[in-house]
Amino acid sequence: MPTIIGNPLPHIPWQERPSGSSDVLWRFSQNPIINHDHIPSSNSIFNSAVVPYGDGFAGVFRCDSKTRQMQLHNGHSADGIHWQIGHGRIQFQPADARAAEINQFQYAYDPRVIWLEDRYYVTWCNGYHGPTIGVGYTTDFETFYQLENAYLPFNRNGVLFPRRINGKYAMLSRPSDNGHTPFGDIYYSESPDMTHWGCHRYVMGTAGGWQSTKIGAGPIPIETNEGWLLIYHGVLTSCNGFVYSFGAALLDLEQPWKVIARGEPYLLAPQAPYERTGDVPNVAFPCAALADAATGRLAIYYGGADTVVCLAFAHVDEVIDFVKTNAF
Ligand code: BMA
Repeated sequence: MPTIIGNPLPHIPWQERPSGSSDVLWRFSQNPIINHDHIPSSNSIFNSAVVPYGDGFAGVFRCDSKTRQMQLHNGHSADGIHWQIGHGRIQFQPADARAAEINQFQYAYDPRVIWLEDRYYVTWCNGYHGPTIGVGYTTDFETFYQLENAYLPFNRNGVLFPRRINGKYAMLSRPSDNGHTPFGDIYYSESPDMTHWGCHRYVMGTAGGWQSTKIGAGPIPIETNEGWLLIYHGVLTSCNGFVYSFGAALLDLEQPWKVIARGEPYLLAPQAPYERTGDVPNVAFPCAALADAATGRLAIYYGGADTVVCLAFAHVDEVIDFVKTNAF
C-alpha cells in the first residue's frame, strides 16, 4: 500500500469526498479560502505556499497589489484555512555581502516553502533582468533572508525537494523565455551549498491534451514508499488562451530525474466558477500540499484564476494508484 514517508500531521485541513463522487481529488466546499481582497492592499491573492509551523501553519502568499505589483507576503494560521496575512510585502534581507548585490526588488511570485534540515527555505519567481528562481530562508516567517538566485534568467518555476538526495540539495525547475512562454519542460538540478546549481537532468516534457503547451512542478514533492509524488501543472493552448490544470507523476527516490509513472488524465482542471473566472480565467495552479503520514491525507493549495486561494483533498494511495493505472 502506498504510504507517505514523513510526519503525522493530524491537524491539516480535511473534508471527506462528497458522497456520490468518485473523483481522486475533490474541492473544499468552502472554496475559495482566501479572497482577492483578504488584506487591504491586495488586488488578488493566489498561487501560495504553506507549511506546518508550530502548532499550526505558516505560509508565503502571492499578493498582487493595487498597483499590480507581484509580491510575497507572510501568513500564519491555526487551522490552515483561516489566514492572517501580512499587509506589506516580505522585504528579504541579504544573507551575506554577495547576496546584497542582487537584493534589489523587482517582482516576486509563485512561492514554494519547505522545512529543510534547519530552516524554512523559500523559492519563487524572482525578477532579475527577467524572471529567474529566487532562493531565501526564514526561521520565523517574520524575517526572511535572500541567497543567490539559483539560475540564470529565464526560469519561473523552482521547487526544492524536502531533503538532500545523494548528499546534495535538489530542485526541479522549468527554463523558459521572457514572455508568456509557449513551451516548458521540467528539469532537475543539484547543489552542494544551495548557491551553485548544476548536474542538470531532463525529467519530463509536454504531452497530449491538458499538458501539451508546458508543464511545471507544483508543490514540494511528497516522499512515499513508491517514489516522489510530484503534483505538477500542465498548460494547454485553447483558442481562448492558456488553460492551467494539474496532474501527478511518480519520480525515482534516489534518481528523481527518472520518471516511474505519469498519469495521463488531469487530477483537476479549471471547472469551478472561481477557477474559470478571475483576473486570468481558467487557471488552477498548485503551489503547496500538506501530507499527513499517519492517514495518507493530502490537502493541496492552489490558486484559482490568478485571483483566489483554494483547497482540494485526496488520499495519497489513491493518487498513486491513479498515476500507475493511467500511466502513459
Ligand atoms: C504563469 C504564472 C502563474 C500564473 C499563470 C497563469 O506564467 O504567472 O503565476 O498563475 O501564468 O496566469
